Amino acid sequence: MVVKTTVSVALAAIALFAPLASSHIIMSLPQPYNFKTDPFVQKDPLDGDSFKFPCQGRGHTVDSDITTVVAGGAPMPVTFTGTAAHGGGSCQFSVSYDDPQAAGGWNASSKFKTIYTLIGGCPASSAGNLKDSGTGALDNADGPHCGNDSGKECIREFLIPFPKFLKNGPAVFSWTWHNRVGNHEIYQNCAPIIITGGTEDESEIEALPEIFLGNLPAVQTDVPGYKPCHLGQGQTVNYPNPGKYGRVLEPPTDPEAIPSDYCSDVPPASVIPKFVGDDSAAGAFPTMTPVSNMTNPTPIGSVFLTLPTDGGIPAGDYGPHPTTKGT
Ligand SMILES: *[C@@H]1O[C@H](CO)[C@@H](O)[C@H](O)[C@H]1NC(C)=O
Ligand SMILES: *[C@@H]1O[C@H](CO)[C@@H](O)[C@H](O)[C@H]1NC(C)=O
Ligand SMILES: CC(=O)N[C@H]1CO[C@H](CO)[C@@H](O)[C@@H]1O
Repeated sequence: MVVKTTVSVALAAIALFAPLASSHIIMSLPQPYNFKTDPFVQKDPLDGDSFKFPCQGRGHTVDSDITTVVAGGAPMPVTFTGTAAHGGGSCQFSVSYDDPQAAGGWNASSKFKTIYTLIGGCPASSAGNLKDSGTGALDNADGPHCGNDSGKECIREFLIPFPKFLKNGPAVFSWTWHNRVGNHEIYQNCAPIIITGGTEDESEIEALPEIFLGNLPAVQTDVPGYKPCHLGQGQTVNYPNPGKYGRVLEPPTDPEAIPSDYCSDVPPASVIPKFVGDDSAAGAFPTMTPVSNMTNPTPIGSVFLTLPTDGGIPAGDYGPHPTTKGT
């Protein structure tokens, strides 16, 4: 068994169920910080203010957070829930060793080292949003699930290989996503993990590229080295530093129109990255073990999502932005 989870004692919480008309995609496994606990993981993109980089400001605040144990050199299943797939896009999976609790909160200097990059098809290959076909773990509207990493118009799941050289111990696993359609946004969910079977050495991790932060609003000024910039409409971003490991699930695309604050370090779509061991073209990929076979996080406490009555939808946005209660 590659992945198992440790669950500390759950606490009862008051359930305030409210159906969500549409809900943004959120990583559900490994289970993010504050998935079901105050101050609640946020489904909206990073806004640089209330929901800052990194991790929407969410970190270890409650012992009932589920920590996922992952083995260096082994793949970890990553799953999502929600309906607002925004036509998919590109995403990066990364690891940080910077203590989320350092200095009493998230450290804006945290380094998120890219272990895997997906160009296109993340977390869906879809024209726009997905149809509401069920209820997710947060009592959210949930789209159909592909059950693999290649279905269309459904939420995909991925097996992300963890490099053998990762340092053992507690770490933070992050999923950052740049949606293809709609507002030009960056999403990030972070989950506590414990890495085993790796090394005691940080040198190879240090050599990995940091994640791409384009679309992070300029209002957040405390991220060292980040020069605010945006991607364009309809763009499947071709990440500037995708790292060695990843796959091209859909060809990158250039923006329909170049925004004035375009992220100029993004390579043109014609330059297709080459990843070590990417056999996407051959259609080959390790057989997925159904996620239901992994030791799934046991639901803890209760669910407490509500929608603001006004929907909290910025003008010109693509789909409603549900907001979690208690944020
Ligand atoms: C914040 O992260 C940076 C980058 O890794 C690190 O150098 C620094 O020590 C961290 N700060 C704290 C208070 O842990
Ligand atoms: C992946 O899932 C989709 C939708 O569930 C299905 O149609 C397709 O056949 C699956 N592909 C593989 C390779 O299993
Ligand atoms: C090891 C294990 O539990 N395998 C099960 C995985 O799930 C399939 C169907 O979902 C079962 O048939 C297996 O027994």
